[in-house]
Amino acid sequence: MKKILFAMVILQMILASCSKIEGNGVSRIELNRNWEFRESGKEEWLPATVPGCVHTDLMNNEIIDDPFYRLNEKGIQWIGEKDWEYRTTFSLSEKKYNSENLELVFNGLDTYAKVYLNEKLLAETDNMFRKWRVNAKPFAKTGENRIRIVFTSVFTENLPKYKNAPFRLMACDNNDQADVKINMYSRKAGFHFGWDWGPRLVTAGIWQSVILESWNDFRLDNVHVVQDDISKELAKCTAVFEIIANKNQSVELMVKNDEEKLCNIEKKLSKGKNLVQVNFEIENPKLWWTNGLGEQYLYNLTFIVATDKEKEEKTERIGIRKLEVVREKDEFGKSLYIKLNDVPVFMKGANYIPQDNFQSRVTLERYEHIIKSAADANMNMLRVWGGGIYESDTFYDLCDQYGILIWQDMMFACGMYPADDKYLENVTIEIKENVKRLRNHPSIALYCGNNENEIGWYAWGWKEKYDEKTGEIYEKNMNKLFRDVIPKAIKSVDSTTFYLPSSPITGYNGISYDNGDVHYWGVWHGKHPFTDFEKYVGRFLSEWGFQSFPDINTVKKFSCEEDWDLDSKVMLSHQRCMSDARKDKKYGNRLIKQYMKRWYKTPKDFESFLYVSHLLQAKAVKMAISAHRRNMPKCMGSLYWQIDDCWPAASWSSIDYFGHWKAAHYAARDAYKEILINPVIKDGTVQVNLISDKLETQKANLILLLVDFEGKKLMEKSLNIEITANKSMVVYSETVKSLLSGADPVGVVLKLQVATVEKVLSSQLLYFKPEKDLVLQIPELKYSVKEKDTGEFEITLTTDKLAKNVYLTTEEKYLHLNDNYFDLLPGMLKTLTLKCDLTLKELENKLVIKSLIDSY
Ligand code: BMA
Repeated sequence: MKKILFAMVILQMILASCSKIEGNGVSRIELNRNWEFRESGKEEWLPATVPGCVHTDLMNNEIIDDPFYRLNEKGIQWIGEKDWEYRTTFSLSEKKYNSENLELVFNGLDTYAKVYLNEKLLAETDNMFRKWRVNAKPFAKTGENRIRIVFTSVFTENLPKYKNAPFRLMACDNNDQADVKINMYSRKAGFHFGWDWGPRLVTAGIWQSVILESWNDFRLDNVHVVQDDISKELAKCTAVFEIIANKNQSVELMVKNDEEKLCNIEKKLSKGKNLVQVNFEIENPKLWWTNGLGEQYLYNLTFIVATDKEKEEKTERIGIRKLEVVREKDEFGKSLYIKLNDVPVFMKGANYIPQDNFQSRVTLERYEHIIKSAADANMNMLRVWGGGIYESDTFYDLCDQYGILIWQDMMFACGMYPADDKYLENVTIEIKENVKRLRNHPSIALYCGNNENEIGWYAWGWKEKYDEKTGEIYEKNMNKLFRDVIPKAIKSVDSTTFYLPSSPITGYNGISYDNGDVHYWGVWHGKHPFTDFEKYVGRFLSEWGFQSFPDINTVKKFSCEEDWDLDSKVMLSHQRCMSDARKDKKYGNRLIKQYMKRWYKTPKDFESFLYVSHLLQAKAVKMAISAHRRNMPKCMGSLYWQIDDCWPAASWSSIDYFGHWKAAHYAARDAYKEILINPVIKDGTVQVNLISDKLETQKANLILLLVDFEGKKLMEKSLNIEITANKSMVVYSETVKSLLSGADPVGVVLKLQVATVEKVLSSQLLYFKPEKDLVLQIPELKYSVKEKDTGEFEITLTTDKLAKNVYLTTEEKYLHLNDNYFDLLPGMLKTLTLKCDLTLKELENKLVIKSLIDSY
């Protein structure tokens, strides 16, 4: 009896769950399995992975080797020139087939594709950034159905456009890395064609999921949550439901905050697309703040459309916040800053590029690692740069969660783009679709038309290459695209978020740095000294940066020992910053070496060079961020180029392809701290600056301690100070001469500390000479390692003499420590924590500890 009852319960459960899927709202089935692929014209079909791309499928089938290894990239350029086919089958029940609507949704096809259902042409696509929803009804059947997708080579499609264009479009040489530049003729990620930090790997394939949707009466396409008026007491919002109805009908609409009903109305839908506005309010809302300023509170709001028969619902995580981009004339020029919940907030962050040439390899863990690393480095903004992709939902979800605002470029970078009607129409749809996908995220701070297209045209000599008439035509086209079509498309779906036509918006056409965002490349591309970061401070530094190499453990993954020379073919191919139309391949490395000479002794070998390159980059990062923050409120943002890498190589990244923090990331963390003590030497005087992002004023102590490299205290001072909220100020000055009072500048360091009775808020070391001139002695570093209950390791270190830039690693494994590359003074005890998969014994045996003196 018990058994029968149990069986009946199970049966009921099965029936209930079936009816839920079949009868209720939209049924969505992922068709990501059983795909096969082949080169067009070839016989054999091979297993394929969706989402994915041809390159990853060829790798999985062992037809090509890892494209990132040594010079493999060069030998696989043929892939982009071929056509490729993908196919799968799926089966349709009678019931599903008989649904009123049967649609296939391709969330991303890269790029030129013909889609066949049962060998009938269902769709033709030409934009990897768009989603393609097609009516499958006419060609579908009950039983087995076949989808076949033919991808035509981008070269076959774009070359005729290139040849027949009324005039030649230009792009940066370092970027689209070929003589015939075709990237801008297609709506495909620019960096696929190579960039000055990435390889040229022209992909094709099904890069996002494929879904079969069937539905009867209506479908809830999306909900836009507009925050009309936000105060501490009340959030007044409108939810705009976009519902596709199959017929005229009445529905019930509901907004719920978890289980609490916020509103409930009846509405008549007409056949076709319906935009229905529903007002709702949240009393005493918990506001969403950026990292460092408060909680990232997210409401789980559910939006429901229902009739007696069908129900559709969507849950969105909404952060209630008031965000303004303030662009107004002021005493300095014209501002560009973020005001969050009525507070002007200095933006601390970096530029973000796609994390892999092959997007399907970017897992949730990798996303979380980068976004969490941004938050851990005290950042509150990332810029999704225009030569990559509109990022995945996961990316923006994590940014909402970690309090990282997004500067969102549209996908155009460093080039000239067409503006014919077909292209503009394609772009309009692309922009609307993507903005609709992004607009509910509290992390979306602003949209920007492109990266460097305007400055390229006006200031990099592109314009001069054309006759006056052609120039006028192009300028009209450019303005139409970025100052008319794109902002209109954005506004039609998101009328509240700020739009900037191009980044940078200053530095050309007579617009001074004091009028908006700046890309400051004087240091690096312009060969200016690091001290020039001080001179070229604008209102918002949306790009600046300095290169380094990845650490030796990363280099080992893409090379073998014979390649470990900066001028080897392999190392040069993993350095894409070149000059003279890509002929001068040693350009990037030469720049690093030239800058290194100004600060450091020449490293003794390859591995030491990599290490010193980290220190050099960290120095640049620290000097720049400090200069920018010190100049607040004139300057209200600093985003360095670039937080991540798409392959293992030399680049401006602070975290390498494998997720390893370089010294620059630790330096950024330090310089972006909410309270920063920042000493600088100006005209023979030490000026101590204090910058606070905190929203409360606080009393503290400033302690100055001068010690020699053996730890002997030469001077100590303590003063009472007040740290004013959200401000940069000078808290102390004294001439170098009086501070040193006769001590030799090559053998002493000034330790500065801001502290309350409870804790140290910020501390910094100031040296009086560049590292190459310091008189360092071999330190005796003593350490012990122990395993904690948590499974983490704790390493404690002491030294008898100054140990400069202590670096802990192992021969084959990078160690993700809570600190690294730090200076250790005698008398200090440094405690480090580490999570890794080594045993205590292995760690003890393998641990390598170096400092600057070991590099020469
Ligand atoms: C910027 C970017 C990128 C480039 C970087 C480094 O201006 O917009 O195009 O990779 O500089 O050169």
